[in-house]
Amino acid sequence: MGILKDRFKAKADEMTVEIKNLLKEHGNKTIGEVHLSQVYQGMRGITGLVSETSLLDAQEGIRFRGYSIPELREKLPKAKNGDEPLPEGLFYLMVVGDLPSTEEVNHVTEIFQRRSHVPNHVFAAIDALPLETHPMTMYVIGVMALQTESYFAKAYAEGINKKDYWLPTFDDTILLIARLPRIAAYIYRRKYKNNQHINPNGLLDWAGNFAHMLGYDDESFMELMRLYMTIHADHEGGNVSAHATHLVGSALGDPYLSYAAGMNGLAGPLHGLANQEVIKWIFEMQEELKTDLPTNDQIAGYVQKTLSEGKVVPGYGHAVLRKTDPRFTAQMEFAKKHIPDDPLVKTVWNIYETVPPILQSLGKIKNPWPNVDAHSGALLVHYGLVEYEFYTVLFAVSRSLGVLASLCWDRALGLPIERPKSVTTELVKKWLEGKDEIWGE
Ligand code: HAX
Repeated sequence: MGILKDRFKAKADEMTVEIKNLLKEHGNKTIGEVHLSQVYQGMRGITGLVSETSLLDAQEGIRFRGYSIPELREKLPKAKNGDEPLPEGLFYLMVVGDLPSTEEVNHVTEIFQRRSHVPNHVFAAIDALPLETHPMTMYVIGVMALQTESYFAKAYAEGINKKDYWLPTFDDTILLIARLPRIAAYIYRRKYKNNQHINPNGLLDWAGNFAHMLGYDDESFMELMRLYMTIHADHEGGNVSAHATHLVGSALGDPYLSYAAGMNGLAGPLHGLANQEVIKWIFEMQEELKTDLPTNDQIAGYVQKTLSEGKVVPGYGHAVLRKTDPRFTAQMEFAKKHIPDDPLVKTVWNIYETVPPILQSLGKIKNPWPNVDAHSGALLVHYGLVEYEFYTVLFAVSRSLGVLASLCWDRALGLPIERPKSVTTELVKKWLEGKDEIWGE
């Protein structure tokens, strides 16, 4: 692990000094003002976190260390004969801050390959759950069962010096990422493939091996997994999964506790679970309309019905983005290249033509455009991965790259416990009457 750890430490030491000076000189500058409505409405738009690995622009979409998704698809090293970026390269970029060479990416792949063994008690914990258990529940329980392996928890119990926290956090991060595809594939094969498990192939890259263990050895599916694992990895720090990981980690919860907390957040239908909801919604529409390829008029009618029942249209809208998500576009490009005639993919594109004007006409939705989850399921269904309750687990495996890279940075920069101030409505009313003050701690 030498190169990766050494380079991370060198960068983190540089940044620590830089931030210290920056705060000394500018710590009292005001970043923005907070409106009472924001306090009640999900803290939307309040800048209150630092996350080094990526930054989200409302118009442009996500940039990882300054690189957009199209740039990463061009610049990150690929598998032999492949066109899509290897997610190990994105992990290197998020951890170290620089684009990796092919050699550096191969080094990360080898690190993961050598550490992918999952102890039996993790499988036993998953096996103890009824088969009907949702795959995300099984996944988080698997992660928690693996917490017995935490270097950070052991080091803390033994009284580690706070300046060294980053080291066992880093070691836990690498081990967790190396093992997560095995846990996820175990859940998939247990629940959907009659418990017929597939051993890892130690010669494959991280995402290729994941595809193999799921039971998909088709090169084009492996390419999809490489793209999927890259584009779902990170979306700056304020989204529920990243924020929950950071929050729990800020109390010095080890990476297993922190990541599991984040993935419990990802399992909410307004966040990562939206990927299963999209396909469920499309399947239900097809069934109700009795066609595999509904017309745009039929889709419009079904959207109106969904809205009239007080439900959201899954896969559309975003708390920060105000344009089509570039992660949607990347998947659309993949589909145009590999599977342009797939009827479900065509339906996803027809929905893309139909939904935004309808949502826009409601006047209250800030972003009528599709997010990442609007497209991912249709690609998976094409290759035979039709069990949509499993989709959020795929997202969770990918998200480990970003949230755990960020946790390493949190520890290296010595970020403190997170504790924003809350108020009661009683206090707000007194403050509005001028009888009391609202102050920060
Ligand atoms: N369908 C119907 N109504 C929607 C909507 C949608 N797709 N998106 C937003 N709205 C509604 C909101 O529910 C809200 O209604 P009320 O005022 O009646 O409560 C109103 O429009 C304003 O919401 P907003 O400010 O535009 O959006 P928020 O920042 O509050 O919420 C969400 C952002 C992503 C949660 C929202 O757009 C949504 O529920 N979308 C559908 C679910 C989804 O696709 N989630 C995945 C998001 C991406 C992600 O995290 N992936 O993992």
